[in-house]
Amino acid sequence: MPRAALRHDWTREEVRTVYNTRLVDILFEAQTVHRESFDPAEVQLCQLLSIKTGGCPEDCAYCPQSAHYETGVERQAMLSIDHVLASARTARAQGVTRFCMGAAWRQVNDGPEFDSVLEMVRAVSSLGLEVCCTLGMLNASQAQRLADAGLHAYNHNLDTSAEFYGQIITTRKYQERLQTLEHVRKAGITVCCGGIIGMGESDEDRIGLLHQLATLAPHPESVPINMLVRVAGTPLADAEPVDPLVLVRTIATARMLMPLSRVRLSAGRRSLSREAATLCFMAGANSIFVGDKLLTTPNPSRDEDEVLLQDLDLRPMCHD
Ligand code: SAM
Ligand code: DTB
Ligand code: SF4
Repeated sequence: MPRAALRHDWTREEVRTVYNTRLVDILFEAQTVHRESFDPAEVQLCQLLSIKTGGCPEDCAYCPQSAHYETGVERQAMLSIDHVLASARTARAQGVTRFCMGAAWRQVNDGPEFDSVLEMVRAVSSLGLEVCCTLGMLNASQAQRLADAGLHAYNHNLDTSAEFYGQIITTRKYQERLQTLEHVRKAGITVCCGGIIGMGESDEDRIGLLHQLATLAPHPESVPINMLVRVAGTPLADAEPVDPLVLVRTIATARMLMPLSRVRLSAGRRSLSREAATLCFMAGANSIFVGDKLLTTPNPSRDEDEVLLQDLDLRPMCHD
């Protein structure tokens, strides 16, 4: 029986209290909770692939793929199914168990492009990988078709608190994000939902995001925590870097609030020291994205990650 209570009724005050716990204490508590449900030596390796890149109509202030900013990201039409399948095969051979396909869309539109995404989902899941997609907003019928194609997870981040959201994105509402998450949940797809730190938000905004995530019922099975990758040309290109210990605290809080969820140390690892990454694992992160590229931005090389995992004596999660 897990000792950590699986609760969905956390109050904002309780989340604030957890978040503000003395760092050494929260690390100890989060690691204790973590060990009740997970093997602390195991890390899931995920890989991203951008299947349609750039030219996005949304104005997300952090995003190199928004058409609103000049970032030098080259637009790329939808990749072929063969290309996607080849990447997924290579990823699998290198120890990856989850493969996530991203498209720079505001929302999914029905038609040939969505049909080929469905085909990609069928093809990649037939390799025995957990397949995840992140395609922007979805309606109920699109969620159902993705589920029928074998989609395991849908990534749709809330990014930050409801209060701060309007300062980061003006082309959609927080409420619309929650709506898509509901369609995903109702279709029986697992939910991947997290956020970004380092966008100029306050502790209270990080608490607000964590509170929102922890009061979803059920919790998102997957919670990616990204450190902003500052990209020239975006409004956040010169954002003040945050102390990596804030990332550690955010991860530890996520682990305490959502004891059974997989917490992913996602974008931004290139700006973390090995020691900071280690603290993230101690705080309860048990997944990373591997490969030289995230969607469009650089990530630590596979060689570097292999050395890190080896030095920490952590092992990649295996296929079931
Ligand atoms: N267009 C879809 C959407 O917004 O849901 C899917 C792709 S979008 C690139 C996926 C997620 O990547 C975003 O929700 C955001 O959290 C994260 N992201 C994008 N740019 C980032 C950056 N520069 N640094 C950190 N995370 C970023
Ligand atoms: C998530 O939370 N982070 C990943 C995944 N979900 C889709 C994406 C990170 C993207 C970083 C910016 C880029 O490479 O374009
Ligand atoms: Fe478009 Fe997604 Fe980037 Fe926002 S985060 S600009 S929706 S690709």
